[in-house]
Amino acid sequence: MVTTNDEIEIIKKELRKKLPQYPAILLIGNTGVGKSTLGNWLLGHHGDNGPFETKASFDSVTLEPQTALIEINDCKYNLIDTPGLFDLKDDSKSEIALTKLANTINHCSYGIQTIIFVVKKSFGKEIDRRIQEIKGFLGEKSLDHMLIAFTHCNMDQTMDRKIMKDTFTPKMKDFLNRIDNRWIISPNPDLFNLDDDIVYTNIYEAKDIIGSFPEAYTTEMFNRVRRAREDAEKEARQHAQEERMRCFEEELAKISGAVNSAGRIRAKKEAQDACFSLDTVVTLKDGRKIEMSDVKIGDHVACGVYNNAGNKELRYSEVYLIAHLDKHQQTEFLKVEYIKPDGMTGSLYLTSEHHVFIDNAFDYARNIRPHTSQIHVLENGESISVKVTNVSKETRKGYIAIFTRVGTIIANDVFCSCYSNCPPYQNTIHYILSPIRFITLFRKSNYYGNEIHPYLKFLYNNYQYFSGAFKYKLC
Ligand SMILES: Nc1nc2c(ncn2[C@@H]2O[C@H](COP(=O)(O)OP(=O)(O)OP(=O)(O)O)[C@@H](O)[C@H]2O)c(=O)[nH]1
Ligand SMILES: [Mg+2]
Repeated sequence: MVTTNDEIEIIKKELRKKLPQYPAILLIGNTGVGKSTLGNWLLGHHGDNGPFETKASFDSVTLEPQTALIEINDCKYNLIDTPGLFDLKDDSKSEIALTKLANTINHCSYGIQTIIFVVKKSFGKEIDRRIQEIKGFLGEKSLDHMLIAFTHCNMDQTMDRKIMKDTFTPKMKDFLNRIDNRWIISPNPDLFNLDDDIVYTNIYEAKDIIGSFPEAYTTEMFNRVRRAREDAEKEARQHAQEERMRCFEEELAKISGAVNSAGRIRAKKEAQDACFSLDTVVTLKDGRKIEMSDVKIGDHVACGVYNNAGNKELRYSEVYLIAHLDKHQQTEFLKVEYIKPDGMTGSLYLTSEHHVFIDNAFDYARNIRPHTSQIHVLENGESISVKVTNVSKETRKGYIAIFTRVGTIIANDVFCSCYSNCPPYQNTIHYILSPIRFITLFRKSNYYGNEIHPYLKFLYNNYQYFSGAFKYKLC
């Protein structure tokens, strides 16, 4: 539905103000067919000179539902003149009108006595489509409360019902039979006056039909139809989304299939070059500190510090991918040691190709220089810059790499990238990973392999290919 919440609220407010508690008579139909004119005739005014505004115009004249009280056979009803339902030039306008009509109907708490479907006499070709739309929107049962009013009829057709009948197409005849031949002619206001017999006859006939319905069409009925329609729309949306996911997965399968065995070996080696030690500590949103090997998909881990109106606060981000994990493989790490201003020391084990925030930019861990390089560490909830005191090599068992949605992570209090291997262009890598971030919004990753994730493998291989093609050694 197109109408905004604000618009809906305004319509509801208006309707609450205007709708006394009587059953409703709805005037519906295409823009400019003569709904307001018929409303005026029914209210005892000349078609062009009554409470409902009428005008010859290409654009809709009645923009919001208008109501007036009408009495038929000692019963009171709210006569509701609605905006043009179907705009042949612009489907989105029809959707807005349908939304407004839905809101109107929802406020008809005493039910709908009659739906007067106002149509031009020439209306015939599109009857099937319009009736289907009305049935889809209001339900099949609404036809049991429907009255058709023909407009734009000439003098002869208006004066003689038989002449009018002869103009009906077989489809129109079928439809009129389906609604027990409840039809009238709304006289052309340019040809007839209020005191003309034929005006009286048609309006009398309309009122007779309206009064003849034993009970009003209730809004529960409409709500049932609306719920069914909304369910169908929801299913269609779900189906479309599943289809998109399926296509994406097919693409992913093709990509991983395309990775050749040489690529696999290289990717495996690179996997071992691109990670943290299993016992690296991260902070969860609830304040707990856990080892990286215990992190699960969906956990929110500290990934940085942000300034919230002058207060420094830890920022958390969801872990959406375990890029690779091996609990047994002997792996060579760099041990990066640092000292905080208060004299406390700390260290971080990560592979040489991993990206770390060094001297205010992301760079490979292998470029850290003891006594020179500055890294960022967490101190009392703030990120401070500290000097690295030592870098050494150490072989440890197992490795892990985890990806957060923002692409950074605080590991053993050190501000690091989640990425590695490719040149340390954080934003570029983050952008390239958008598809996998997107797909994992809908389907959680369950990848816990020791080889790097197939999508990353594909990226590594292509990166190698392009950097080789340009004979330019990027790393
Ligand atoms: N020729 C002819 N003109 C008519 C007839 N009924 C209404 N009109 C004219 O058609 C124009 C539009 O009529 P409205 O009653 O305002 O139409 P509407 O369906 O309420 O239009 P929107 O509110 O814009 O959807 C006016 O100028 C009317 O005088 C009819 O039966 N024949
Ligand atoms: Mg109107």
